[in-house]
Amino acid sequence: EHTIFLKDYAPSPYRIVAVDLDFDIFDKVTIARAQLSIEPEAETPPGTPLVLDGDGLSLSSVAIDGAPLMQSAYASDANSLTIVEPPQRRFVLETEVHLDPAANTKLMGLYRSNGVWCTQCEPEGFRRITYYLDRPDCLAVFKVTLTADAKLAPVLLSNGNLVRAGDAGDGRHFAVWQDLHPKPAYLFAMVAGDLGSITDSFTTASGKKVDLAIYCEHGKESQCDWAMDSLKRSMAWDERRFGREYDLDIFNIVAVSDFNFGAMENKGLNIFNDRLVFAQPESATDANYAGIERVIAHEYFHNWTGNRITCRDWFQLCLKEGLTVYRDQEFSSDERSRPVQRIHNVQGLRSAQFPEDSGPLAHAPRPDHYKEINNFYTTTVYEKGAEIVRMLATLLGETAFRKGMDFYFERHDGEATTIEAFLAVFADSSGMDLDQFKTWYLQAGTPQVSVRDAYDAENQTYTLELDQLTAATPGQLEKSALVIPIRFGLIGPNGSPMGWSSVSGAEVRDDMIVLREDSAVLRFEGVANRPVPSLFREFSAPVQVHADRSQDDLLFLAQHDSDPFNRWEALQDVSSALLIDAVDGKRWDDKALDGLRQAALQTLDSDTLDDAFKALALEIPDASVLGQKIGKDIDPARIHSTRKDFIAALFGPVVGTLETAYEALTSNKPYAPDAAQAGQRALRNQLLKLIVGAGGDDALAVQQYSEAGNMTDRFAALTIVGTEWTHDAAGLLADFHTRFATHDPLVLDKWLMISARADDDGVIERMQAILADPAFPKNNPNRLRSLVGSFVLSNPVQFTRADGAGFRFVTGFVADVDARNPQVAARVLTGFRIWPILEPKRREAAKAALADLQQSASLSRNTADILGRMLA
Ligand code: B3K
Ligand code: ZN
Repeated sequence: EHTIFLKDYAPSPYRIVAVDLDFDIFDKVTIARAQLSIEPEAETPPGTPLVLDGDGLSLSSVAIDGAPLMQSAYASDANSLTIVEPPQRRFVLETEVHLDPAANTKLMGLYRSNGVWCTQCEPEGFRRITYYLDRPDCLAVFKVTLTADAKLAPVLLSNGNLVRAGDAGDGRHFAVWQDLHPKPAYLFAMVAGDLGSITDSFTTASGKKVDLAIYCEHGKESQCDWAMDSLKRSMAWDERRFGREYDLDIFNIVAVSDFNFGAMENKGLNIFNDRLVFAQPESATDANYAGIERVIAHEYFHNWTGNRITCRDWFQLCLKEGLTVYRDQEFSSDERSRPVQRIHNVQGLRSAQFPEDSGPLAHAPRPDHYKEINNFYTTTVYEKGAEIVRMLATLLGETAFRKGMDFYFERHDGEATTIEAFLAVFADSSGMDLDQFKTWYLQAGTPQVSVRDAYDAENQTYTLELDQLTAATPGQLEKSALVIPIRFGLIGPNGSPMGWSSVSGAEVRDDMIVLREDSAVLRFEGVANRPVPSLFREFSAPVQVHADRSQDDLLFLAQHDSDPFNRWEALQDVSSALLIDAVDGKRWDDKALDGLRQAALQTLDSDTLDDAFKALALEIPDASVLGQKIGKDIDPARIHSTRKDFIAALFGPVVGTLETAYEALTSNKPYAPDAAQAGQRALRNQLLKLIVGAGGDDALAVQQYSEAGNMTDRFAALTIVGTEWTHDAAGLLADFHTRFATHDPLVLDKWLMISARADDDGVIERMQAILADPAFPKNNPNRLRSLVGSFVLSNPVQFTRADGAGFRFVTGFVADVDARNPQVAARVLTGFRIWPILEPKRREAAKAALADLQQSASLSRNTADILGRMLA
């Protein structure tokens, strides 16, 4: 298999200056004609062949400057077009290819979704449309002409501004779009179809009016309002927070129903998976609303971090993704509650990125080789990438970070650049040496930080001993020390912050320790009493902390820490410690449980904490997060049942109190998706989950399901009943299917998700029946992921069944889907990444299923790459 290495990067000997594309769209075929204005780079030796990328193309004609090429002047196959001896001056290469978008089930390049012609080009889809230098450092201006039947495709869209449109005869019409911002081909997009729309406008800080539109399937227009509202808030926020204005006269969004990813930031024409556009209270949950807001913002923010400044090569993916995730996280924090956002993000990091980073698929945020770039759109590149930017902001401070960002936009606007260039702007603008910091981008694995402390009352000295260690990861056995910013405080016996007269042993700036060595011993002098340390406030670095702290200290932090993140964290740590001991056979004692229960009730009772925070504070750590912490020989069934017993023991004695609190939160205000209302629902639904978990009776959940006035409450109740698989579950799921899911595919997804998550041995058979139904849309990524993706990620007990049935179900599914959509198949397969930490019986069963899959005749490069690394 072919591996691509970062060290082999070389600029192209030819450059494409301008692109003129012409799409003649017919029901059965689309004819794509490209006129590429090309010139050799100054250093290119005469006679250097020009090699263009293709993928599954068949060439109908090729000409240079209007003259058809002789057979001997070029070579072509499905995957490349070589011009043997191109002119040594600017010339126009003209090609024509015939495409069959309806047959494109990979959903890369030009395809049809629900009758609509649309494109997805990142990372390497453009080469499935026309022969091209399909690499992100090849920037060109685009002019695009679309011609199609006026009834089949009244809407014709591409990047940039509409320059001309009109009748093309024969019932056909055309539109010409021009994008004068040079861009790489991965940002190209076109859409043609019969679509409805909503429109609005936004006036930028400098007074330019931008026309906004969201296009969708007819009849869904009213479900686009929240997305539009989110877009306008994103545009205003980027001006306020980063001084970034939008640069075109038009910003279009199109919602399509078949899409491999969440959404795509094509210049001026974002294309979205419709699940991240449509929202109405009856069918979307608060989490869906928040997700739409975040992704609309994310794609919009890419206009500066990704489009105006793009990546030199795909190894630099994190340059645009990590940075843009950081920006969308900041947006959500400013629009909602900062601590609550932070906790959500850290939960996501721990449940997805940490397992990736400690398993067979671990890779650096900036990898140095790959076989299939599509497999590197990972939580490490995205979420760990965002954590790295966050640490940079923490180390520099708000003002210097903003100054560096301004400098980044100034210095690199219009370029395709690198992580090195990104770090250099901060080093140059602040004077800070970032050489060691760069290691975060190059090194895989979650650093483990151990903490020990001691207090010497006589000398009023407090010592804090810190060690960092990153375990070996595949292909990277040696690790070096990272720069770890530790935001912290010392808390005195009465709960207020404590000072010190001097400190030595490591760099300490205000409320931050900067750990640079493998280990450090900090000595704080002049500390009047034994302090309780609060470390990694706001989760200031993406590390696993090992600190052997007493339950008393943790409960003290839960009550007194001025940092809400660490208050939350302290409660999680208390539960985790008790749970992990119990899984190990050392059952909790009553005193410990009493203390935790009291702290939980105190949190619930507080008048200062908001509801969304309380909901999170009452959360019992997830089975997969616990498994990750245990780290080896895990038995997910045992973790799951221990966790259930724990919830019953912890909350059983106070079910009445929880019920009273639950009732008190009942509201009959009309639904609004704002943070305050969503927080109230989150707390009420958390209580419902604990009540059912503690008492075992699902009556209250069934009642909430029936009476719910919005999907958030209905789905929460269904989730509780459906995942616990209480005796009402099958009936409730059937009811949900008939009443809500049959006419709305996005609600069907909710039904599929819960169908996959049942804590019941019949779940695999039921999923097989769902997939075997001829009416099941087996090429739609959302449907497939809702069922099988949820099973793999959210039903660890059944997925990792000791008899191997869960593993074989998933590998069978992967083999089947791989032939049609390799990206979906490969993504689902990554769920196996936990297999090495399972107990031996499950581990063997997983390995056998993977090995069987590897025997399958023809796997895609995507799936073969994941499988190869999984079994290495
Ligand atoms: N940049 C796109 C990625 C889509 C490519 C998937 N293979 C989505 C985003 O991160 O904004
Ligand atoms: Zn992105």
